[in-house]
Amino acid sequence: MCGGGYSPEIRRKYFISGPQWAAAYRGQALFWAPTREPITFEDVIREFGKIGIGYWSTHDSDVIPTDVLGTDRQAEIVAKIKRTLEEHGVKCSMVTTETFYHAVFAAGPAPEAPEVREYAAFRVRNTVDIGHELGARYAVYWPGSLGYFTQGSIDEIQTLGWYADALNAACERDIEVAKQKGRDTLKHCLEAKPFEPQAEILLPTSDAMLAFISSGRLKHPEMVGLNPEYLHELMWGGAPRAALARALLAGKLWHLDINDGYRLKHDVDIAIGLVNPLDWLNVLMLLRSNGFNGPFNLDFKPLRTTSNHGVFAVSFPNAVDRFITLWEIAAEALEDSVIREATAALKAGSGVSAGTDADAIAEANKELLTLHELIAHRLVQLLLGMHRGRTYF
Ligand code: GCO
Ligand code: MN
Ligand code: MN
Repeated sequence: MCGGGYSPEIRRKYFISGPQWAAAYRGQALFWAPTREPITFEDVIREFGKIGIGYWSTHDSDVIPTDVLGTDRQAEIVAKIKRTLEEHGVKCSMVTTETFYHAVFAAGPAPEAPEVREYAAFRVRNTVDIGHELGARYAVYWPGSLGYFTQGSIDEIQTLGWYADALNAACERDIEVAKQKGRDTLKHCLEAKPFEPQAEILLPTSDAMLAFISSGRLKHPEMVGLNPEYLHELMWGGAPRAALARALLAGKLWHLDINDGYRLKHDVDIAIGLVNPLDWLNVLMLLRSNGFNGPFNLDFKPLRTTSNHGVFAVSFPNAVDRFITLWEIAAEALEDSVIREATAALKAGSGVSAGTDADAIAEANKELLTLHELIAHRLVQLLLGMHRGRTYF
């Protein structure tokens, strides 16, 4: 019954990654009340392998207990992860550092206390090491609690500078390790979220992060790009497609968290296309026509009402298959003769010469502009399969 019912072989052809934390999410509400049993990375990787999710992503502390990070025990766990990935034909695409959950980060990842900042630098450097060990090509940073609850409690400029120091530490470590291992450096991708877990967030949107990347505080701005999340751009009231277009213009769209949800509500992380399939179709048309080739990371949360079995039997296969279906419809829409003709006609203009008469130009364009609405109708036809004769009598 799942989605397009694609085979694992077909699913593996797409650069789709599944996060450890999404599969292992226990269905807790904001006020904590888990509905599912804990599961391990072995469970997640095995099930991803069966479904045909070819890539896996993880936070450092999703798989390595915080108190053994950087120790020999870490090396043992990482070796075990490597074996598990190989066994199930899954690759690690991305690693990310948890700098928002443990109490040490209560005041954020870049607070006043120098020892916390030094510890944060250790954590991101250590994640770079893990990433290279597991063969990842991307590192993601969601700054979480970089912000404040009450005004005046932090100095914004200093905090942003300290946050830049942590990224500088990660990039410098990366340059060192990549050289030692003869690998490319990782792509370091910032992820913005407008609300949660702080009342006021210092880098709330992808645009804010683009400004931060070019602020002059990063030592290696060329190594740092974006991992926008669809829902995070929608949450603040933005148009995700426009936010992604701005990131593409800046050459910084490197990684994408795919999910869905609602404007101006909290981070519900619903599976891709379950709320806004038409908007997603549009987003994928933008990405296809601009040659986006980064990972599509399934950063959604199986619903609280879904069982442990349902996570892998219903949530993930459906999310993957809907992504594939929308991706293929996007290709169809880009080739569609109706949309092509309409777009070409709009671009050709009315044919009158510009001159100085605004009314005359407006009059000449009047009929032509109806094509905007025609394109909208056509896209929905393509989405619902009406162009293939799907009608009801
Ligand atoms: C969230 C974020 C996370 C990040 C993850 C990667 O809303 O909690 O989207 O899921 O994507 O922490 O760094
Ligand atoms: Mn995310
Ligand atoms: Mn989210």
